Amino acid sequence: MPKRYLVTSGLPYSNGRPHVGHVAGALLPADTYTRYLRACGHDAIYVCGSDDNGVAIEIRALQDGRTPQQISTHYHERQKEDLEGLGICFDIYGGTHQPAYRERHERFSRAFFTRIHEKGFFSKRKTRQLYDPQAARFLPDRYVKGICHHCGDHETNGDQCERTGAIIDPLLLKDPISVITGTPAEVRETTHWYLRLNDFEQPLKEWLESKQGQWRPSVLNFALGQIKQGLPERAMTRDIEWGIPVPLDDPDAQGKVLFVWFDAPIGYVSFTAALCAERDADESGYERWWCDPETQIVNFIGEDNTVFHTLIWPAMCMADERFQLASHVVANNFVNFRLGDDTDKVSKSRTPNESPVWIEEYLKRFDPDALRYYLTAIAPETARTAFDPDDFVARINNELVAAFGNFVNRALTFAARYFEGRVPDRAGLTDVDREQRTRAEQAFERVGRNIEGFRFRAAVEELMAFARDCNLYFGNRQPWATRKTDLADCAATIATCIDSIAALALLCSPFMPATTERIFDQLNATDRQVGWRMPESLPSGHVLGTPKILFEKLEEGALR
Ligand code: B3M
Repeated sequence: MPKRYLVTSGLPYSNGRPHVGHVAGALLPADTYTRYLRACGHDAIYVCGSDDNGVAIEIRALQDGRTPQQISTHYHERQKEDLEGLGICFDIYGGTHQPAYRERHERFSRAFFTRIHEKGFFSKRKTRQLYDPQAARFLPDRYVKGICHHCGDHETNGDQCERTGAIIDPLLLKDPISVITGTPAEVRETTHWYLRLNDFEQPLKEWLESKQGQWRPSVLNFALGQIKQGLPERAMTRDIEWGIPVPLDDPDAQGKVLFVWFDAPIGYVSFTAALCAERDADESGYERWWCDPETQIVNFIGEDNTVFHTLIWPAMCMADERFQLASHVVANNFVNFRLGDDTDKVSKSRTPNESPVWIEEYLKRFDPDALRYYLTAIAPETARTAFDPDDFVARINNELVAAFGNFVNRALTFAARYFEGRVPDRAGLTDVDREQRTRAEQAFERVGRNIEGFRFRAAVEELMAFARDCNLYFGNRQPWATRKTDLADCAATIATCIDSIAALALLCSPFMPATTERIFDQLNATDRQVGWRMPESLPSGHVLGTPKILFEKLEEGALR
């Protein structure tokens, strides 16, 4: 039965170029999943966009001597271009502070805040906060750094422990330093609006417990563990200039904006409304996606966003009572960058500008599908993994080139050379050929089952296992020999290979959509619909396209 799905991936901050880590953790698996859902005939949309408000953008603007608007628009455009270059199939890529989306996003965010406020879920409190006297400003979130008060032994930002993702109370940070001036921070008084997360501990617990056996244990253990410790109230307003002004007629709200993590997840909703407005000239269509329990909402996120997607945003939705909670929150770990014996985070300061770990750089020289394949093959589903340029070359050459591409090329070249570039006759089909067809049907089932279980690594392993079996089939059937001894047998073999190639085109479509198109070209396929089952055979006599190398072999060290 076709279902309706709304797929999201964490909204990238528009303060830098995307790198392989951003893509591997959330953007790519969300794309793979959406493509698969569509292939299965479901009604699926993929909603994403840039997270433009808040401290991260302001800090980048300060560092670069530009305005936050300039920074966020610059990176929003570049991100969109890079991600589309990788074949990420957003239905919409909005931006919380981009001219085309800002008015709607602010309207939705203000309404959300006001509703929760009216229902009494905020506590207005005077509070003490870190302050930089030299810069004459408060230091919320990443404006301050210090030693983590949970672990006690490493430096972290003022919002979240960089190691465990736990929420930081900046006042408990040891040796807090202003990121703006590098001077020690002091404590001053200010007023903020706190969401009473503790009011939602029980319903959050019940909701999360209902996901046992479906979600990754690491996600549930983390979220349930936080509830066990007790959820502290969280300030949903900030003393900064860049963001959405607090929508309260209260002198204490003057000059304050909404916390970026309050408005960012509302971006999922406001971008959906923007999509409905674009497509049907009716923004209220978003309710079909957000308020109708027939829609499944699936959030793909990086590990550090878990607290927001499993506790804070769901609590906001519970307080607001209009929007559905996610059916699934899929959190991935980080992908680091390995060079030689060193493994490090990808970062602006540590990673060379022209390194292919930056998507923009990669796309200048290499095939987008090869990166999609590699990042899925090393997907950080249960632990952090590393992007290793040498391993990349080895896997592309050994897997995509030597197994997948080789089979497609061998069979199509054979058809071109000995069957006038046409699909040969199937009259001589044997049980072995029928078994090969059954093997292809099984591949659809196995790859699909793994994608549905959010095991993307296992899914590409199944895809490659099928490609290897195709090579084995070709080798065992020896068409180069039967061509001389039993032409009907040879024809049936090549026709079966062509069926397998058509199957591979569909099976690889969630992971490598450009490859699907390249195979369709080489098959000269008239029906280019991407479905999720063994396709109808191309008729005997069908004129095939020109065989071409499917994946380029990479030189050793090509990505270093
Ligand atoms: N902007 C991504 C990050 O923490 C953050 C995601 C928002 S999703 C609503 O890098």
